[in-house]
Amino acid sequence: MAVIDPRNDTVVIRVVYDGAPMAGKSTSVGALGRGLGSSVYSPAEVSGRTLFFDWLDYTGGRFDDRRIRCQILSVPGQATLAPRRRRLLESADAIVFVADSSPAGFISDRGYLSGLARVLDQIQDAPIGLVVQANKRDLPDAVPLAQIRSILGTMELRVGIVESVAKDGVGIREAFVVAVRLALDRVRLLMLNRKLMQARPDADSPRELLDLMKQREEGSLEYAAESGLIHTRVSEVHPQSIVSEALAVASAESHVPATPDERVESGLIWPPVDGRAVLRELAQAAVRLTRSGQGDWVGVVPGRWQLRSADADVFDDINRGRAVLVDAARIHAAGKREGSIDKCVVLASDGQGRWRLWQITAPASPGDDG
Ligand SMILES: Nc1nc2c(ncn2[C@@H]2O[C@H](COP(=O)(O)OP(=O)(O)OP(=O)(O)O)[C@@H](O)[C@H]2O)c(=O)[nH]1
Ligand SMILES: [Mg+2]
Repeated sequence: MAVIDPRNDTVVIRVVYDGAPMAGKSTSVGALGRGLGSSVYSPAEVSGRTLFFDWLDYTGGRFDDRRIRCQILSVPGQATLAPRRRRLLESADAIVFVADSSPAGFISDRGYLSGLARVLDQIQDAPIGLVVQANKRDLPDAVPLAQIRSILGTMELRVGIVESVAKDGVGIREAFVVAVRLALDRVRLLMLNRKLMQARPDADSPRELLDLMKQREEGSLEYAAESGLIHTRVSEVHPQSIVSEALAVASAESHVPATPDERVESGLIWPPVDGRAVLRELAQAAVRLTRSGQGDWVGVVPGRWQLRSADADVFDDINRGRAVLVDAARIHAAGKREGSIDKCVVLASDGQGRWRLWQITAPASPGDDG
């Protein structure tokens, strides 16, 4: 659970890698660690299988005025260690579910996903973010992505999917960026609800986490050997890494953009007159923006309008933004029906020095044939 650590005024978040046995969780965390020039700390492994967790710790990026410290963990996948897995999941701010795309692994994915969904259901305060990292996409018999998407659909898990080949380090950074972004969304929500505690994190080091887990287990699970307990402060090893970059990207993006309003400059809204009236309506409804699993910003005025801006629809240069706006307006104008306004596009300042393209649409009315 995220906290503000008063000792150094950092926001501490935790990203947990979950998934079925042998899905590639440790390989994924290892790939993040490799960029840091440091091995991940894993208390006791037997034949390469995780018994407690993998741990990587990194401080970098900013959330508002505070530094972000990210604890990156992976759970043990083996079924006999399920209580350990559950406790780690409950402590997460965001989860990367590493799905095994091999046909045999895919069968386990389903069970592990439904177990995860049950854990997520019980979380109060603020929902834990979830992204699926579909791993082992290099296998010639990898199950189609549509099949993974379909089990997510049947479980009503509306989450983004990132494809990966963890053994080659492919897709790892992308999935991690999404997870950090979701974790920071959670921090923002906890803050809003005055639930973000000022406290030292539960576990400040892997040694502390191990002790905590053992204490809670009270010997109910056999303790693994404690050989090689050295905690490397990876944050001090290599400032440039995929972890540091990912944290920088996600933290820059964690700021909620300004909602476009009727003060938008002329030439930056289509249709010009009706569009401005729609913006007035959005402003009066005080639309709250949230971020989808894909990174899009979305807001709704129930029954009236949906406002959406794709993750990538942000421009440093107003002229580039305007060119995209003109294209979008042209497409909408071609499909526009007489006397109705059901779509509107606008390029508005995001409040952070850049320009964001917004699409505003009315829900289809019954009888519409699309
Ligand atoms: N083909 C292929 N193999 C992979 C990939 N990623 C990981 N593996 C292999 O899958 C096996 C299991 O990887 P781990 O990372 O140890 O799996 P885990 O999820 O941590 O497993 P547990 O800790 O036992 O739950 C290893 O042999 C990896 O080399 C991948 O992208 N493609
Ligand atoms: Mg492992």
